Amino acid sequence: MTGQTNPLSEDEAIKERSRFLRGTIVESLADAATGAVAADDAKLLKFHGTYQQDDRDLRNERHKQKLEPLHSFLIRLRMTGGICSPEQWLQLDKLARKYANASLRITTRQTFQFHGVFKRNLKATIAGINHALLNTIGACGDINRNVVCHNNPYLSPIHEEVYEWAKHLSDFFLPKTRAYYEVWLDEKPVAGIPPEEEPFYGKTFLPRKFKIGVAMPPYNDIDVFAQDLGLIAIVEKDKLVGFNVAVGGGMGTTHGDKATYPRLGEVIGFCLPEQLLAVAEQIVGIQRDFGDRGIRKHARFKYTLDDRGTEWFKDELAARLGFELASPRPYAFTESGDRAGWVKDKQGRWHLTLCILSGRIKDTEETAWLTGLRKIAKIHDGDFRLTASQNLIIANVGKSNKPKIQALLKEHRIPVPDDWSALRLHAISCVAFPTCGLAMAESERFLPGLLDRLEPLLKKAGLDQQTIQLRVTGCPNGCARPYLGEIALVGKSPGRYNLYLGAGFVGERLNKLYKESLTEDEIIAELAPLIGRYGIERLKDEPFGDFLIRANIVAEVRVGREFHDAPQQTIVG
Ligand code: SRM
Ligand code: SF4
Repeated sequence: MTGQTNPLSEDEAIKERSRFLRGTIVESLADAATGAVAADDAKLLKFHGTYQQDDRDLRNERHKQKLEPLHSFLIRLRMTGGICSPEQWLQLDKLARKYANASLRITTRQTFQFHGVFKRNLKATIAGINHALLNTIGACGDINRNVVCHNNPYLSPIHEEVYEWAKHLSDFFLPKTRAYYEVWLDEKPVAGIPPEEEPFYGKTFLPRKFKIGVAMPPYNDIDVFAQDLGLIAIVEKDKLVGFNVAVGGGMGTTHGDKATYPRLGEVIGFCLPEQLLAVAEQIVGIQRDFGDRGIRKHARFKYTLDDRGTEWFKDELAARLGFELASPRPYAFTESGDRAGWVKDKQGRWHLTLCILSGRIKDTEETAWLTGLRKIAKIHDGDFRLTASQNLIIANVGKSNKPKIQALLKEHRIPVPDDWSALRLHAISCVAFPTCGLAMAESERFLPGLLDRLEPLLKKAGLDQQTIQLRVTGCPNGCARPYLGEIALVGKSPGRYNLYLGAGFVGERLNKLYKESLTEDEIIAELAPLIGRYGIERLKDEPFGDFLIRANIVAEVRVGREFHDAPQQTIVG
């Protein structure tokens, strides 16, 4: 650790004494007197891919009845690039119905979460995930998280190659401790002090979570500039020649705390494919050594970079690598989000991107998502791809299976993308209530009603096929990357949201706070005239976010540090 000035946080001590993430998890799981685990174990469990939560809908009632909160656990899978086979899907579906709340939740980082797993079922669920040759290792915690990657490797062999690099990165940063295997899979520990070391992470792992994503222009479908380490695949003459390297992206902020802010990754150079792992190792290593281990709100890589400066960082990186990164190569993003509907690839196989609102796969009165997709998994001859916009690609479908899948979609009333507005297709929301302990307002449960009210406004303005990036979160932590929304609502208190406007369409510009603490009616009242003006005044192909800036409705935020301070209006329209 280098240059640590603030006293170490309690989390550092918990990691240090945990015996490489073992703590007393086994004892906590065995304690039938409570649905919770010991406080230290709750922190350590994150590294194993699970969070202790409680049902916030029931919290007050249970408190009145002098009952402990209804504890349950979220389980998050590690799934590089969001790929799973039909067999794996079927196993996850089974676990979701047996042990969780009968839903699978696609996250904004291309993986699945289970919600509502009681402590007594935690081990069986995680073991069940492993039986499907999947795991949850390091899906949460102060460690490198699930590596996200451009969606559809089948589009070309280079996409597959890029995915392979994402996989190498994910594998490279896996912890070495056997704690996970002992706790969940009954691997026998070696007697005495665990012999292993964590050669890269050490006993205290990283100061905070770390996120890596790989994008492939012209698609920025993973929000590459929101990643701590964003890699932009550079293809020249149909060959992957390397990666531009973007550092220091992140979304989290706290209402009213100017020391915290979202930040976009900055492109600092280019590396060859064969240099990628060494470059990533040294970048994450610098954050491991210099990140703030005292104040957790200040511990993300973006603050390490802003505090010390990009030039310092580049020098430190070059010194560690023994070479300097080359100059960034030209690239251009023109697309973001997912392309919904059926696509045929060069080999004649089909891929269907289905839009799943907030990524929640469950059976409802209108749509039998879970049942329908289970039946599809039973006949599917390709695989499934989860997207960073919480959607699902039924990928690599053979010609003869396409009509069968279409029939199953119809039978289970699963809406095909043609039925959806462009706004709905691209909307993302975080989970928030009832499971998220940090939620200040509804998000997933707020989105459908909001869309029902926004869609007629867009239709009236002749914009129902116009893509606008809408992001909703229940608090400012930024789990649906709201500061990259052309329109974003961030929960402030129950039923009230801050409205942010004006992010770049391909994730290249942060948005700006427009109005604070609005109710749903007030949100609609604010947006209606802006959407009306956009319908009339927009230039050809001008995205909504760009229009809002050109029309002097919000100021352009150029760097994260200006996020809270950029004046409301700077540009004369
Ligand atoms: Fe997140 C914390 C859900 C993507 C920034 N996030 C949480 C927790 C675990 C709440 C908690 O700490 O108790 C949420 C659990 C809710 C629940 O009931 O499921 C939660 N985050 C999610 C997911 C499931 C949202 C979703 O609707 O899909 C996403 C899971 C991703 C995954 O599969 O790994 C999710 N979280 C993100 C992203 C987006 C991304 O990574 O692309 C961000 C912003 C990017 C970033 O990290 O800067 C994000 N989550 C946070 C933060 C703020 C971190 C910060 O730097 O300040 C927290 C709070 C924290 O860590 O203290 C948080
Ligand atoms: Fe919870 Fe806030 Fe993340 Fe939403 S943004 S899931 S409310 S932490």
